[in-house]
Amino acid sequence: MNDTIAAIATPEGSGAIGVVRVSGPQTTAVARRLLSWREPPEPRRTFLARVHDGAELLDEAVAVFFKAPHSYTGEDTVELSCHGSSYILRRVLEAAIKAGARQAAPGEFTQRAFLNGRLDLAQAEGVLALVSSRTSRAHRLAMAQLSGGLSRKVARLKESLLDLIALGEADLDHPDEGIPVLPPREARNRLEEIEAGMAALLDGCRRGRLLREGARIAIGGRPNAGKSSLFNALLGADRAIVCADPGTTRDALEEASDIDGLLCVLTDTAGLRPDASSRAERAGIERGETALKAADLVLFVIDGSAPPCAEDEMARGAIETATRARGVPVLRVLNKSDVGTLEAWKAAGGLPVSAKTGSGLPALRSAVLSALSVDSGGDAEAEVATSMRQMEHLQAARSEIKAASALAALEGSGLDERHITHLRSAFERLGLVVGAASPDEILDAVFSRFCVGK
Ligand SMILES: Nc1nc2c(ncn2[C@@H]2O[C@H](COP(=O)(O)OP(=O)(O)O)[C@@H](O)[C@H]2O)c(=O)[nH]1
Ligand SMILES: [Mg+2]
Repeated sequence: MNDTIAAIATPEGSGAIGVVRVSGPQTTAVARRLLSWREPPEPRRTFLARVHDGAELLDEAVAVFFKAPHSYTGEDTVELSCHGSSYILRRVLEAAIKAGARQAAPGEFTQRAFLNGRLDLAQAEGVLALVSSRTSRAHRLAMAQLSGGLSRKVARLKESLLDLIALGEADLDHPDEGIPVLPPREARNRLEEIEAGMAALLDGCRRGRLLREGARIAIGGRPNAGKSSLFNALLGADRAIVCADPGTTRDALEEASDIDGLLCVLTDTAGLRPDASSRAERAGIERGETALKAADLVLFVIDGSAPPCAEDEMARGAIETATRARGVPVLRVLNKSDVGTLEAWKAAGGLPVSAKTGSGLPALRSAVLSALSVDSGGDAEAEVATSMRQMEHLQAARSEIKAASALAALEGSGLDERHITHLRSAFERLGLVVGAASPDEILDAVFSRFCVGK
């Protein structure tokens, strides 16, 4: 970080204003050549600056000087608001580079902010979420993360863990002092509490991801149950071919739709049949299975007007196999209610709908939202683990805690080395979420997802 970086911080194309940023220890030297400064101006005051490339006047810009450490990056920084032509901006950037700066890599300004302790890693990822947020819900979540919401929750869990580790170790170090500092029952209670805190955090993250990225909803069921019809009805468009012949849908069709404010990606799958006649149909069935495995929610479509058959059972089995381990919710949809719904199906449970007339669809939509627990009110506690990276560490931390807790419950014991090893790993994982001791590759992976100039 002893070099000075520069980039155009506003998007490609022309606008009223375009911003060029320069940050690093040689910022004032660069600005001296670029803006003909004699002395650095008063920090954080705007002033009119003539931008030169050698003798050539490039633009008249509004400049602000931020003196280290009081800037976004924590370094000396100059921001130039130029006239927003991409030609001018490119020339100003080139001139800054001639004056001693180098072109910044994607996310490098935010990376410097992180390395200088201005943000933790979770907050840095909040910045990324913020610049890419497209809906009001996504925006609210990103703001929460930027202001350290996730970091604070993780910090609280880390504190409880550390407490528990310290008490457990005290007992291990001094086993002969009679009454343990941490009686076994107390240890187990604390473990349970931490586990519950972890579970709540992860569930919040799951909801946060759904709100940001949308939910993947797969529609499964036997041929002719009305999957494609339901797909079309939910989209409000005739997207998939509907036909009385079984095996019409050969491919897994995917389409985005808005279900009461939640972005959903619906997948219509080919009906599962053992005697799929062609290779194309079998390939389609495979794609359907992949979609089921990736889904956040599955709509299991049943022809409620026809008696249960072996193909329904086969579809149920396939859906269960794809969802059970991940705990993905499955909603049973009893389609063709306009023709009638048989008692046998009603008794087994499910939502009667008619893809043909649209009856029951509003109830289905709200059932979808509540099955994903993102119905209104879910926002408040939603968390933004924006990245897979954060989710992985949180999940790993949770399994370590679960392992310790299961061990303690099984043996009715207090904490020994084995528990503490699990707790220590959990503690390290939580540290990685907010970026303490993150190895360089992780940092590079995080920051390279930013755009240049951020
Ligand atoms: N009466 C009635 N027929 C339906 C309904 N939904 C679908 N169908 C009919 O059932 C047949 C199969 O529909 P389709 O959507 O292609 O089923 P898929 O094979 O599961 O995708 C078609 O003839 C549809 O017109 C419904 O709600 N009511
Ligand atoms: Mg179909």
